[in-house]
Amino acid sequence: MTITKTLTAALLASVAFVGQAAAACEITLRSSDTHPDGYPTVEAVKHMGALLQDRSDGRICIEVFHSAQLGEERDTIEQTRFGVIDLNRVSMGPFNNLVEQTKVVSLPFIFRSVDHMHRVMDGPIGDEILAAFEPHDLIGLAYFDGGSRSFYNSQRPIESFEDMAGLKIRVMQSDIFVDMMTAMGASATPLPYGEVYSSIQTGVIDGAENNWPSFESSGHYEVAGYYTLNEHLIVPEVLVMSKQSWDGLSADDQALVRQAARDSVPVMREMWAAREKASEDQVRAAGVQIITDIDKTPFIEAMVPVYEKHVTSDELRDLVMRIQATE
Ligand code: BDP
Repeated sequence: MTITKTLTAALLASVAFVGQAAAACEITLRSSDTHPDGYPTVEAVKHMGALLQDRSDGRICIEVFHSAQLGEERDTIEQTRFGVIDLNRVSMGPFNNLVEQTKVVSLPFIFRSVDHMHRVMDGPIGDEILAAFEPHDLIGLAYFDGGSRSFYNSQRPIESFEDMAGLKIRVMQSDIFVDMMTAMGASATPLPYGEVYSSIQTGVIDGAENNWPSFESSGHYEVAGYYTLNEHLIVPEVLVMSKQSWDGLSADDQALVRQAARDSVPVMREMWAAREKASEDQVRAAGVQIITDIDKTPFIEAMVPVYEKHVTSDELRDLVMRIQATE
């Protein structure tokens, strides 16, 4: 009896608490992510939401819709521009055809390492690129990590540049990546992320390319048993806000949102490092063949025409030079 009473009281209290918390949020920002719950980018935006709620005395909250619940990245970018989605965590790749400056940080081998990428994106170049989103109805808030991307496929181990010939590889929907694959001798298939698993399984494509956490969390490693660590891309990820939603906030609230986004970055980086390791362990344990010994030089050399085709203005040339000159 006592126990039942206590339980009932606790239940009522928690219902009341949930009700209160929900009622207290005057503004709830809806945030999109293609990755599943628990993935570092999803958790980072949740962390940002907790900071924001705390700092706004409960007025501003974030609801994260993970697992592409709001759609595939290209569609959610459009919805964010139109104010249907408030926040969106996306790779820079799908922005390439919209925000020209994002092309520069999506070029193959533009960054020498993830540390180099951090030094560039944490400095003035990163700020310039964030600002470049605004004319496209988006506010760039912060960068997250996407590690480095490598090739995986279901057919055979890629041990040299020549092994790329004839493979059908999925890329993110950006012309740079299509040209990159063609220059590497493979055939590029741009597809939404959510279609990759079944496309490999049914043989529509032979493989794709991604970092350890995505290779693992998407389950692609179950259908693509060869992973070659050639690390051709280090593409930063970005958290953007709809300019419409942004314009609806007071200047003070805008500052709170920007700061909470920035403060989520170190937390994200820590979670990323842990997840990279855990994902690698899981993929290795599943028996995927990992090829580490590969000469990157021919891959790098083959990218000259890709740079020539896509780095077309003085602004982009200057960005490339400044990135390369960053220690
Ligand atoms: C992942 C990115 C995600 C992209 C995905 C892709 O985090 O934003 O959608 O790659 O390949 O690494 O489409």
